[in-house]
Amino acid sequence: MARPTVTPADAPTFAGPRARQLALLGGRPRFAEPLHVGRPNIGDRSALYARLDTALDARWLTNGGPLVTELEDRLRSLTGARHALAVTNATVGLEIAARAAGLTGEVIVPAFTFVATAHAMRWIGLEPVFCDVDPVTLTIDPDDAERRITPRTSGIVGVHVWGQPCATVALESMAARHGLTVLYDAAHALACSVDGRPVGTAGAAEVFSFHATKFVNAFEGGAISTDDDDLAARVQRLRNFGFVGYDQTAEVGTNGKMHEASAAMALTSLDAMPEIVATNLAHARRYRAALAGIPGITLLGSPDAPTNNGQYVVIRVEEHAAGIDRDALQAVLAAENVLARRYFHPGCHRLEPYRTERPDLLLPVTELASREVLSLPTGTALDADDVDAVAELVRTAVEQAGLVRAHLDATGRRDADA
Ligand code: T4K
Repeated sequence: MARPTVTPADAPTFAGPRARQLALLGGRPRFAEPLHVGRPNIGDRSALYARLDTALDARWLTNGGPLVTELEDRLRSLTGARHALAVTNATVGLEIAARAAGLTGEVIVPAFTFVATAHAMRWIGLEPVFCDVDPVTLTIDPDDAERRITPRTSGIVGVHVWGQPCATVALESMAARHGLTVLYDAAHALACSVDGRPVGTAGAAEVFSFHATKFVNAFEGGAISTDDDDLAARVQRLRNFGFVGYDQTAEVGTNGKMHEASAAMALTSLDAMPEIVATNLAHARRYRAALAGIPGITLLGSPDAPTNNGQYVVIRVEEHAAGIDRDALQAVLAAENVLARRYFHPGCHRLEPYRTERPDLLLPVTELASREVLSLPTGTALDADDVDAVAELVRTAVEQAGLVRAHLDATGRRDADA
């Protein structure tokens, strides 16, 4: 469904067939309503309501309910893992997985990730040690990770950034040489695959997110997948207070259980997954075509790859060629009501408390990427016209780079996300 749009200003100030006056420069915003990154995909509401009714009728709302069990079955088939255990969200999932894997001391984590990856480690008393990422894939650089190993290192957490799987073979063979455990933050990577193998069985465990903004959502939710029976049994315990029976605990646990309402949403979302992925990939291809030839703008990843869920459309803005930097482009888009996001600016090592603890830490690839990348809106909340309109705004911003720069310099307005 096309959203209400505001027509371009009647008399464009700038020459050329496409010229329109950008809202930042005094024109009217292209979109009347904000266009978000991470607008939830809703799926079939009647199926959701029917599932909620079954949970209410059964009066079984959480703790191993039938909808969670069904979700876990479906996740096992999707990932090929022997075990999939649903949890409240991926952050808690990472905490539980790290505990279940017995990590201690220092854990190496790429700095180019959502801060939850690092915070989850710190929250359970581990020390995240940040490493850099590969300049092309923006996933963990195994060589840089290896350089940061100390006698206190017990593990490594790779992150499949935007659904791009890490170099799992290189990472795990390096880790094996040092006797380290590898976990994966697969928050973005449900239904992604590498060499025909779905994400979900690498390392000791992988952790998925079903946050509202993920293409498959459970309102809030997550899951831990693993092939390791002992680790799965421990996860099972840890997510339920450490219980091993009705009134016995084996160890300290937490409450990480997913409830039935979340499972109802996740199952409904999974039903819609093929359609969501098809929409995402179609949008990504459309963005690629519409952004082609704009100097300094590159679409990351390949929309032709059926190995990615396509939930993130990310561009790189190279100022020397585009004439404007990423933050200026974000400000242009924000004025048009397109709320593009700077995931993952400024890099975890530049966020508190890590920045104060290691002010000297330089991670050049992370720092450059976090200055240059921008996530654009996509998903079922957008239609093809919206995609074309957003891409057209990017093109216009670059064409009018000089005016944009002058305006931002004059107004001191550089940071739309601050
Ligand atoms: N590891 C990685 C690599 C991750 O990316 C994440 C989360 C995690 C671990 C942890 O997973 P969880 O513990 O969340 O399961 C968002 C999400 O909250 C977060 O889940 C996600 N990654 C991260 C990349 O993005 P924020 O702070 O930008 O989210 P928020 O709530 O501001 O939402 C983003 C935009 O989405 C909003 O501007 C508007 C729109 N939105 C949001 C919600 C919640 C909607 O339209 N409807 C909604 O219901 O972090």
